[in-house]
Amino acid sequence: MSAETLSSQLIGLEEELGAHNYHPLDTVLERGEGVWVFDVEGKRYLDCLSAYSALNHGHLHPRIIKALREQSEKLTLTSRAFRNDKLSAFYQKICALSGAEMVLPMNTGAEAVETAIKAARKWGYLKKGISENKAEIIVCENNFHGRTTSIISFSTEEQYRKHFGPFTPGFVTVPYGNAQALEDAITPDTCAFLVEPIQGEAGVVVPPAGYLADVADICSRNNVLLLVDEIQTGLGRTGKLFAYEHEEVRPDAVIVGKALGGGVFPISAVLAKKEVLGVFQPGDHGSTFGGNPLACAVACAALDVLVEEKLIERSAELGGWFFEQLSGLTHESIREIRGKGLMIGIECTVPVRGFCESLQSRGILCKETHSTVIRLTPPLIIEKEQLSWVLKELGDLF
Ligand code: IF1
Repeated sequence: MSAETLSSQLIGLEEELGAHNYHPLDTVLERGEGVWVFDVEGKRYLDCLSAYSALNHGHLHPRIIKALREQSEKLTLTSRAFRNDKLSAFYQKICALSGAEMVLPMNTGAEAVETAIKAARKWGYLKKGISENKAEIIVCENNFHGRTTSIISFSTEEQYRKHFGPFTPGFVTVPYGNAQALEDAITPDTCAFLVEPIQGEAGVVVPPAGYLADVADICSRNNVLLLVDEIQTGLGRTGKLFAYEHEEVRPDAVIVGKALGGGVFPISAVLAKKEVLGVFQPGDHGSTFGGNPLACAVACAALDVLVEEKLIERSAELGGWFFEQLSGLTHESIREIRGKGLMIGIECTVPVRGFCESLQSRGILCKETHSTVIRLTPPLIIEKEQLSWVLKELGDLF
């Protein structure tokens, strides 16, 4: 059977047996290496999506695979009914790097967001004196924090909500980027403000300079917790360890995921002050796989690679250069080019699926978001000459 029919056969099986909750490009990948992925026909593509920033380290980073392999031959799972030697190692490493006082490990980003919501609510009741079941959390329009029923309860994207009600109460929505709107929405029952430092899904929306510092000041003055979702923007993606560091801000809690697992294993976490995560008592919250030794070993390797291979600095330097070069694109359908570090969005005046398919045929994989934005988020290990090639192909298209 030729590889061509193999590819179409595999697509047919996916379409026949799998729920249709995605509309992927018709590329059937079978191998990854660094910034490259290879389909079943052996065609090579540069991965310019990085699994929505879960592959900051690239595919199969050798040091991360080594950690995965070694730990997988020792101990993979204990549940939290017992302790394991990799959990404290992970706690120490991520607290030293982030400055967090406490960590609560989970698996997916949404689980970590849910954890932060539960911590903020309990803090509101125990520490702020909010009446039971009255706690409010303020979120932003066009937010994306995951797909659980509670999280989509505060989504403003109709498709993420339609036919999934009834919804979880206790959330108030304000415009993104408008600090005054946050101040106006705060009531005595407000326990937290949950925000992305750059809105990824919304189309790589960068807030006005000073926004994060302003909301941090408003939260502090009103005894409201600042919860920053760095699941997509964190771990070097925007040219800083965390995107909030582009401003003088000290969040009460930082939510991480995606690249924390080095592109090989799901792990997420809430990093916070003791005052916030200290509200949890044994039995309050948990997860079968949360803090498992395999995930912790992989996360430790991912954090070591991030620092020792200077991925944060690469993101800042290469991202700055890439952004500047992209700004030279003058095609009439380009409305705006936005981003920080190697998190860049090209917003067009027309749907961009066709552009993404053209890039696919040229050997570059990227994805549209909200139909008119091409998201460019390559692995942070990318080389300048590879970015130059992406620029050339984009230049041919635009
Ligand atoms: C999908 C989007 C990106 C996230 C932020 C929490 C989560 C995500 C800022 C939840 C996850 C993923 C989910 C994935 C596609 C992707 C995505 F398009 F959905 F919105 F990146 F922009 N906070 N984002 O970006 O983390 O539970 O997925 O581990 O659902 O299609 P998760």
